[in-house]
Amino acid sequence: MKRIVTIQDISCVGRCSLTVALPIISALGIECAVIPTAVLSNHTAFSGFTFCDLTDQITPIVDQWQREGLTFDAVYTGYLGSFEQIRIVSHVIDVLKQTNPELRVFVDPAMADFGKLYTGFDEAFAREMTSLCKKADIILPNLTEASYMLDIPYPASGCSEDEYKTILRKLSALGCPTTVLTGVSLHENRIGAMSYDRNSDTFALYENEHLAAQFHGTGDIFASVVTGAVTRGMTVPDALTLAVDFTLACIRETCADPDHRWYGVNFEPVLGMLTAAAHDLKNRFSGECPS
Ligand code: PXL
Repeated sequence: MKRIVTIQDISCVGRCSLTVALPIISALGIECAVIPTAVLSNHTAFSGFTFCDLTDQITPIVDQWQREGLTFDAVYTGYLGSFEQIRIVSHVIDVLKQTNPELRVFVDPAMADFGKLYTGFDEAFAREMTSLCKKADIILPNLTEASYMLDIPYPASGCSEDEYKTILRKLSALGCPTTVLTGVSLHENRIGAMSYDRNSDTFALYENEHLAAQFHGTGDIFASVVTGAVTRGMTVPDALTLAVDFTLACIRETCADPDHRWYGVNFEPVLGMLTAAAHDLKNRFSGECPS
């Protein structure tokens, strides 16, 4: 069984970061280890929040794992709260690579959405995040994060295909071989993601229905699905398709719930999509007949 370690905060209420990464990666049939970087009462889009910083726990946890001889197939980083955390996590990646040179590194530079940085972040933090992206095999920014990292204006009314491709190439020039951009919309009422593979110089686009509703946490859901699916052996274009379809299913489910909460999406009722995909992958790679 594959094992991923995900490094991000735990927002106790909010359906984001660890509270979505854990169930999604587990549903994809992968052991999910965690390094919580901070404990928040709720995510930062609420009117207030408590914040218990766990920066000083990161290195001792990894050192102990080294003593136990634990190795990981992939590391997946999400929301990080400070420059220091970016630097420590960057070092953790080096350490984990020593024990598994095949380690795949997924970086979601979770720090902004809908044209704005999240509470507590500034342009300097966005620049620092590019240093972590250099270490990644796959980065997964949304259009807002891409704009901040590249220091270009946020294209609020979208882009042409060539403009998206230029953004992807520039992101790739940060030093990462595979780049996935979310929030890509090339056709009316459609939205999805586009990827760029630097080695083959190829792009892949997948869009599905664009529902008008906007919810928090969908970037974390998307990144968790891509990370899990690629770790299970899916190609990046196939993983994009699964992640876009799953994220849309979560949004549909949320919109259909008259009592839905504002702060995140109802991903729980559609987790079966991921267990089915994981089952399918198992059959594909083991040569067994589907039961
Ligand atoms: O969903 C990204 C995210 C993760 N963690 C925390 C957040 C946010 C977005 O606001 O505040 C603490």
